[in-house]
Amino acid sequence: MNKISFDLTGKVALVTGATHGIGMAVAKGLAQQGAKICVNDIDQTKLEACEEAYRKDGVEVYRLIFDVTSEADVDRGISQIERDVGPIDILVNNAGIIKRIPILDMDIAEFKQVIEVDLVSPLIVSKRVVRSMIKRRAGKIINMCSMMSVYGRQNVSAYASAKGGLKLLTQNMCCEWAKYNININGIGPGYIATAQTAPIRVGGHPFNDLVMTRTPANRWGEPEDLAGAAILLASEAGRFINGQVIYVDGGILANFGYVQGENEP
Ligand code: NAP
Ligand code: GCO
Repeated sequence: MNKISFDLTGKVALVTGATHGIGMAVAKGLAQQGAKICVNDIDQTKLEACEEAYRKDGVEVYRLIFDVTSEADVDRGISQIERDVGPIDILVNNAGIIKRIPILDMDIAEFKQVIEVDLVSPLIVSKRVVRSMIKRRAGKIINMCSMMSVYGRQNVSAYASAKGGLKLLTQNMCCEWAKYNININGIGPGYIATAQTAPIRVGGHPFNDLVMTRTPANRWGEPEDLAGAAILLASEAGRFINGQVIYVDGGILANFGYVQGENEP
């Protein structure tokens, strides 16, 4: 049997929204396997600041600002990467936002903004990048989904609508592009300790108790917990995985919840 390869040497990876958080952890994981990392963000200051955070882990990155919601900006950015670094072998659609607003209080414009970033932009970036993957009959696309790809919860209707849609968009990309030897999958993180969840995690926020109750691993996830799934989906080892979402959630989706003290050992 041939050796199962997780090696990414010689591969060009683009991770959107990767100046910190989950995107940075995933990018560092891909770099550990040999990939050349391209980091995108919408904020030039954060793009400049992240270089040292990568370098201290031995990762030299190509950094480029573009707004993933803008077709023109994405075309400019991808064209520059293809010129300066090479065709993209691995795309991680990680960039995302969330708004925690009750439906009745949320402006339609606010709803649309979340949909634009979290659902439409993975489509925009994938459509631009996949052109060369189809020509080369090879490529890996990873869409950053969520627990909210399968659950709703109060106040995150726009985010859940986007992430639910992203799960099905991932499946539809698989239906149309797998025949070109392209793997399109998702990662569904559980509750991860990043800037995005800080408002519901720090300062004794009651949501923290819910996460502890719902997560059998009894901890918040760390961004680095997601790197292994990304490496699998980006490598030859994952060559027959397609249209799937791998949930990296400490057991949340397996668990209805538990009551403290009930038959505790
Ligand atoms: P985060 O800290 O908010 O990072 C999101 C990144 O996306 C930031 O770098 C942000 O840039 C970038 N971004 C936002 N809008 C953009 C745009 N228009 N163009 C380019 N970049 C843009 O979030 P995170 O916790 O690391 O989450 C990363 C991804 O995982 C998101 O898709 C999120 O929905 C998903 N996720 C997170 C969790 C969790 O518990 N943290 C769980 C499941 C899924 P700026 O900082 O410059 O605005
Ligand atoms: C929230 C959280 C979640 C996480 C993640 C869970 O307010 O419920 O921010 O949405 O970010 O998506 O998988």
